[in-house]
Amino acid sequence: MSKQTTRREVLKGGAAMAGLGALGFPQWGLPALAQGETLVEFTDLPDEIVLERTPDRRIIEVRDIDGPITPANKWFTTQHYGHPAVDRATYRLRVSGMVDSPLELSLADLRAMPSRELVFGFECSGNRGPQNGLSSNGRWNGVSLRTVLDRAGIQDAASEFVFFGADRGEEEVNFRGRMTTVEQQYGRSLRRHVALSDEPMLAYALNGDPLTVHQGSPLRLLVPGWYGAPNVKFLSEIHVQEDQYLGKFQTHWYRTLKGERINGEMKWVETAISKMRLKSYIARVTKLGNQHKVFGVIMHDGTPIQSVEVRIDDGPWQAATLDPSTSEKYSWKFFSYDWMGATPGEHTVTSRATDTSGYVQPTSEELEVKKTFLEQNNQHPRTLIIT
Ligand SMILES: Nc1nc2c(c(=O)[nH]1)N[C@H]1C(S)=C(S)[C@@H](COP(=O)(O)O)O[C@H]1N2
Ligand SMILES: [Mo]
Repeated sequence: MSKQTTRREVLKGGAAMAGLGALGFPQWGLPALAQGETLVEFTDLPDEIVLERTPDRRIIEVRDIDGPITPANKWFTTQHYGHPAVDRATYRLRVSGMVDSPLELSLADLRAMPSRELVFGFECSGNRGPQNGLSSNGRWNGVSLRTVLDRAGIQDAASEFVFFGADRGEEEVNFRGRMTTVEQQYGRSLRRHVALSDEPMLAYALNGDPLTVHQGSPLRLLVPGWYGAPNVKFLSEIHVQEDQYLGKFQTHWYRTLKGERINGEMKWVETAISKMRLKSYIARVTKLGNQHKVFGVIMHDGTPIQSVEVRIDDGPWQAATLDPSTSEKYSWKFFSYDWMGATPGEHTVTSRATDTSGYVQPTSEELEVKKTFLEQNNQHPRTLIIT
C-alpha cells in the first residue's frame, strides 16, 4: 500500500494544526504552523509525493516537520533485503574473530550494561533535493560499542571490525566477467580507531521505545555523524579481523568517485562514504499576513555550525538563525529566516551552511567534479510563487 500526500493535503494538515493559539510565527522547538499561517507552494515538487513506496521504505515529508525529534512511525526507512524475522527472546549478538573471549549477548545482557543516550540525526547518502525525504532525527538509547568490545577483549593485531545484519539476499559477484551467485548478509566495517573510539553505539531504543523492525529491531549500530549506510540494522554479529572487509555494501555500493587536486594535479579518487558532508536544505516557506518565513534543516557530521545563510534570487546572502532546541552535537539542526518584503511573482530561495572548520556547503557547479550521485550536499535552490 502506498500513502500519498498531495499539496492540498499538506495545506489541510497545516490548517488542522492551527489550534495552537499562538500569535505570530511559532516559537522554536515547535515549528508547526501557527494560526493563520499557510504554506507557500514550491513549484519544484511533483504534484503527488509518494511517502511509502513499499512496506519497508518510507520518506519523510519535510514540509510537515513539527519538532526536533522525528517520531518512530515517521522516521525515513530503507533497506536492501527487506525485514528479517528476529525473535527478541532468543536473539544473541555474536562477537567473534580476533577477541580473547567470543561473546553471545542476549538483549537482557545488553540492557544490563551501562547505557547511553544519543540524539543523532542522519540521512541516507543518496538523499538529495528538492525533497530530501531520506533524513530524520532521533533520541537513541543503547550501549557503547566500546563497552562490548572491551568485554570481548580485542587482540592487538585486530584492525577491521565487520558488522553483519541478519538480513540476507542473493548477490551476483563479478570476477573478471565471470558471475557467481552467493547469499550475502548486509555488512559494513569500521577501522580500529573508529570502532574502539567512544563514539559508536549499539542502540536498542528510539525515542524511548524498543526499535521497531523499520529501525532495525532488536539492535543496530550507530556511528554518530556518519551517513545512514554504516548504521547496520538487525545487527547479528561483530566479526573482528585483520584483513580489510571487501563486501559489496562496504567497497562497492556506497562509494563516491570524485576529482581532487593533489599537488596541482587532478586525481580521480574513490572513497567509501563515511562522515556526512555538511548540507542545509529548505524544508518550507510559510506566510502569515504579509510576512514570510523560511524554515530549513542542516545535516552534518557534528562539527559545530559557524553560520547558515539564505538568499533570495540573486540577492546577497543573509544570516539565518539556528534553533537552540537542536543544539546537541549530532542532532540535525533547524534554522529560520524572516523574509521581509517578499514581492509577488516567482522566486528562488537558497540556503548554505558553513562549519567551524571553514567548510562551506558547495554550489552544484563546485560539486561537478563528483561523478557519482551519493553525498549530494550542494546548495539546492527552491522555487516558489509569492501571490
Ligand atoms: N541490516 C541492514 N542495515 C542497514 C541497511 C540494510 O539494508 N540492512 N541499509 C542502510 C542504509 S543504506 C540506510 S540509509 C540506513 C537507513 O536506516 P533507517 O531505515 O533506520 O532510516 O540503514 C542502513 N542499515
Ligand atoms: Mo542509505
